[in-house]
Amino acid sequence: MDYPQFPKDFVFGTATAAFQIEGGWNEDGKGPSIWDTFTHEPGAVKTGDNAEVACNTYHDYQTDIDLMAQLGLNAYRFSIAWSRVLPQGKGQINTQGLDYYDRVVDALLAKHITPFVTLFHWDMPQALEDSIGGFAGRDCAYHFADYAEVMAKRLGDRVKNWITLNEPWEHACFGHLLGNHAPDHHNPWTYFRVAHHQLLGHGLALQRIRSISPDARVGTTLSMSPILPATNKPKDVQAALIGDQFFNGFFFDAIFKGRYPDPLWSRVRLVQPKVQPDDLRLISQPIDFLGLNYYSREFGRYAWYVPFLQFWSDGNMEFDHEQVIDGMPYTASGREIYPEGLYDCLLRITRDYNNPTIYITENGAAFTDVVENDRVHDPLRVMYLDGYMTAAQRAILAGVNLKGYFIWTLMDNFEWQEGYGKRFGLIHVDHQTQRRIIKDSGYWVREMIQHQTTNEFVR
Ligand code: BGP
Repeated sequence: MDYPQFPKDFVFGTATAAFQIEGGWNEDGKGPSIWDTFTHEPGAVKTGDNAEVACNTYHDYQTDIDLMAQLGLNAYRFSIAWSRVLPQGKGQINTQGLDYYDRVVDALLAKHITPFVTLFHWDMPQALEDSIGGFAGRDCAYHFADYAEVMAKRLGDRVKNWITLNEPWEHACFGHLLGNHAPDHHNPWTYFRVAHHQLLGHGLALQRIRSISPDARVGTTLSMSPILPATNKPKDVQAALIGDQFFNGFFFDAIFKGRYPDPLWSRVRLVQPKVQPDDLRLISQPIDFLGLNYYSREFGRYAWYVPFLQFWSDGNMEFDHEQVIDGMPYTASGREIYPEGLYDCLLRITRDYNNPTIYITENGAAFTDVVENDRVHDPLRVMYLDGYMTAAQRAILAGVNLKGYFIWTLMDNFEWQEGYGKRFGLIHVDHQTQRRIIKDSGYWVREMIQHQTTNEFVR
């Protein structure tokens, strides 16, 4: 079998997020996060599940790290639960929380697995939500930098790769505009504030980490989806352009160009956050790498009335990502399997944003997995990973500065508002017993890593 090939020193990892795996939600001094609150609201999670236990990683991280080693992975992206370390989001430090991450980092290094630490993967401390509306409040960016400092001081001697944010668009949009994520707000006036203040928090945290740990490499993780017009009607083409700026350009232009893109920015005058003179300079300080999360492409379509978007799009647009295209394969979460989209994004970032160092920090898929005789045969996930990794290989050959690939995700986990209903892992988890079974896709990844013939990789 041919496996996708990557250059020497390529980073092969999996990615996880604290809330989705840790459990231990109220143990050893941890404060509640907005996701604890949200998942305890009846009806918020489709399956009625909560993440009080999740994958029990807070108690048994060693099992997961041993499994990573067994799969031959050389890196691991995980996130810190802000309120485990700072129960109120600021002020008093919970040393038991810090000790936990300390142990995780040491256990990874003992297995020669390089940690990539994400500081904010959506689980805002509830105390900061209550006092200032989370990132809707500008002060949150400063509290975030203080938190980054705490983490850099404690882990910076061993952690050299930091990711400030995970997908700021998703947190702002799902959490504050659509309300299908915590903190469950539907507020077009705070959407852009949350987006801007996350980016400001990124800039401030980056400075702070570098001041403490000069050899740290600091980046941030953005999602990108190609946004295509649903038809070639001029109004749909325009809708897709604005949609692209909303999903992608807003964050990429801010980080790499120090500005918010027009025409989107001027159209949202009514709901613009206050941008202070130095903000965009802070946001656009050079990063050491970009983390790219890639899942799928979307389609933009003109609509005469979309309630939550009317403030900023002249009321003239919607996004149609439910659109099913005949003949295309889909994942169990309804995402089209289209590796070319990843290739296109990688080339676009390289072209439009000055050829940054990129890590794919998430890519993966949910499928309906079945355990049969202690095995999980998941040929669709193998096909998925092979397709996307081959697209990544092609992108490198076309000049993209791609240095690593983190598969979403290590093991089946708590998939936000989907509960335990969507399985994305390379490892199957029985959420009653916590028993783990490596899926065929996990074995495929191990083989793929073992079959790297890097000396033959020609750029
Ligand atoms: C990303 C999140 C992950 C995970 C993943 C699942 O946006 O960072 O935490 O939830 O999405 O993908 P999907 O959006 O297809 O459910």
